[in-house]
Amino acid sequence: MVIRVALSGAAGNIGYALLPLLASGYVFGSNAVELRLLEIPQAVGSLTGTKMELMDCSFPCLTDVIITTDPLVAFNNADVIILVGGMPRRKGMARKDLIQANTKIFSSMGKAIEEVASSNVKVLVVANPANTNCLVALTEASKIPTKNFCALTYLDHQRAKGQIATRLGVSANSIKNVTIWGNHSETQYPDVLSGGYCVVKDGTKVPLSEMLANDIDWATTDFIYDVQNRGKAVIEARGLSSAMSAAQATADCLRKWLVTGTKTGETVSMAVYNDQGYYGVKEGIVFSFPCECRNGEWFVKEGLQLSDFSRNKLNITEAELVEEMAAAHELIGTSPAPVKIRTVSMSTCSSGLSLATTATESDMSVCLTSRM
Ligand code: NAX
Repeated sequence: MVIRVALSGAAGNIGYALLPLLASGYVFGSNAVELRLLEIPQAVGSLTGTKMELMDCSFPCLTDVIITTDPLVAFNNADVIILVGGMPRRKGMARKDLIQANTKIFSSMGKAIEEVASSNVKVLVVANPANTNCLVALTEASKIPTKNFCALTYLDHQRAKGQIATRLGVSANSIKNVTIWGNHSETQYPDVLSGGYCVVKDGTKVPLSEMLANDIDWATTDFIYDVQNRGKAVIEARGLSSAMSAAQATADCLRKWLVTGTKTGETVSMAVYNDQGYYGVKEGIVFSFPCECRNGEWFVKEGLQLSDFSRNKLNITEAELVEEMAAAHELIGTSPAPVKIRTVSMSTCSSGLSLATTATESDMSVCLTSRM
């Protein structure tokens, strides 16, 4: 069994840091992996060098590396598609221009997915504006279940954990169930108080609302601002945007979603198509929620109690996404009404993968089936 993984924008900064994580087994364990690297023609030269490096790493599970500028070649029967390539925001570019340029790209990506990808394909969108790019792609790929798409807010999730861990003087791994709500943008709401907890030395789970009881001002002001603006801070310090952390978050998101699942009671942040009006958020947008992952599927964890403060923050990021949705629908000529919930009833994908197993950290099975 070979897992066919397509990566757009493979010659970029994130692509370079992500490829070893895909090829080494970090994400897909001991399963054989074939990589299809999609780029624009100008980047093929440098990508050829990256391919040489991949070969020079002698990754035992890497069966083939294909470079192409044609999405129909990259996505043909693909099991996993990671969309990192897009039009970057240039100096002076308004967000609406960014949306316009990327809607065009993601509309053609969605159409190509529809035409040639496995019907069980899982698609992770990284390129910005990630939520709305994801919405455009899933709208155009109308045969693929909407459950098979998500956009990356896992990096924001990790950033929030890192900030809290530093503040409390604990390891980032002991911080659990923080949530990024909404858009992967500065309106996102990083929330540690609604369900977050810290696993202390004896294994007890202490709510972060308790641990930060004397630091609530920070948790509701500077902390939120710092996570929202962490990308900018990295650019200012490094002169380049986040690449290592973005690649790691992409790999970890795929691993949780498709391979290991989340542990019992654990949630991670994923931006997913809101077909159910979860937490009262408008249907038809791709919104980041606390999610559990099982058998290669995400499930929004419901029932967290939101304060008025949190509700207000959700409204702000929701309003931005509704605006983006309207702009994108206008550009691709579709209705802003919610995309109909789409499911398929099958357990075998075109590559012959039939893996609706419950994966654990140790068995590393890959779950590439979709909702029954
Ligand atoms: P780079 O500019 O280094 O790489 C992007 C690559 O995409 C380039 O090699 C370019 O040739 C390629 N590309 C452009 N249009 C393409 C198309 N139509 N088909 C295929 N390839 C195409 O950017 P990088 O730093 O790698 O960032 C990639 C994207 O990730 C950007 O949109 C960026 O804003 C976004 N990010 C998203 C994050 C998230 O958490 N969701 C965080 C990191 C990052 O900012």
